[in-house]
Amino acid sequence: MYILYHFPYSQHARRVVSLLEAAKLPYELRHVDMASGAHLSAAYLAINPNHQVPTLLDGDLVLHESNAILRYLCHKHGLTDWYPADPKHRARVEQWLDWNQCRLSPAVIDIVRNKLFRGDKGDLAAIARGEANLRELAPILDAGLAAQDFLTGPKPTIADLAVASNLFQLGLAKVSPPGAHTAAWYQRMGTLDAFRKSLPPA
Ligand SMILES: N[C@@H](CCC(=O)N[C@@H](CS)C(=O)NCC(=O)O)C(=O)O
Repeated sequence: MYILYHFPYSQHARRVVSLLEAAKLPYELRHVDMASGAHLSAAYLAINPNHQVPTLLDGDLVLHESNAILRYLCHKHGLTDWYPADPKHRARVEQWLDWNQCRLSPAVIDIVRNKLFRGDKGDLAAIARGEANLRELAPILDAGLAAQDFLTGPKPTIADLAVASNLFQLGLAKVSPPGAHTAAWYQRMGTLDAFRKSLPPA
């Protein structure tokens, strides 16, 4: 049984739930109440000194970083549909995972944190920076989806789970990146039970 430290409004935790659900792996969620600062408690810092969710426990393995967790689960369970074995295909998955983490995530965080989570105290300059970055990134995502149903081919992989987790997060702030291919892909993602099960209650 995996234990996943989790918060329902965390896009990073959500992508791990999607994969656990997709692969039908047994897991238990441990709620880290970030709204009340539980991620900063000494007890949680002993588990993850980065004060972040997700953290996965697998016996004596304590693993943080959502993408590392996704890869670990795929390696351990041979989930080659979700994390292809072919080097070129896998490289594309890695490319989108890194793009998501290094390019899209900072924009999403700027926008959602400041438009939504910080309420009146939101940093307007950070929102503007996030929106400017999103304007640059949205066409890149849309072009990547122009010729295929999912980011790296005809089937979804962990790259799709990771990017879709960020798009859902943007949606919380009522923002969606423009692009017809992106919209169609996001709809397709919405048909996946595993993705839907990772979302917080409406
Ligand atoms: N690189 C980390 C980022 C995790 C992350 O930023 N988690 C957020 C919630 S979505 C968090 O716990 N933030 C609290 C903090 O940084 O103090 C990952 O991919 O797991």
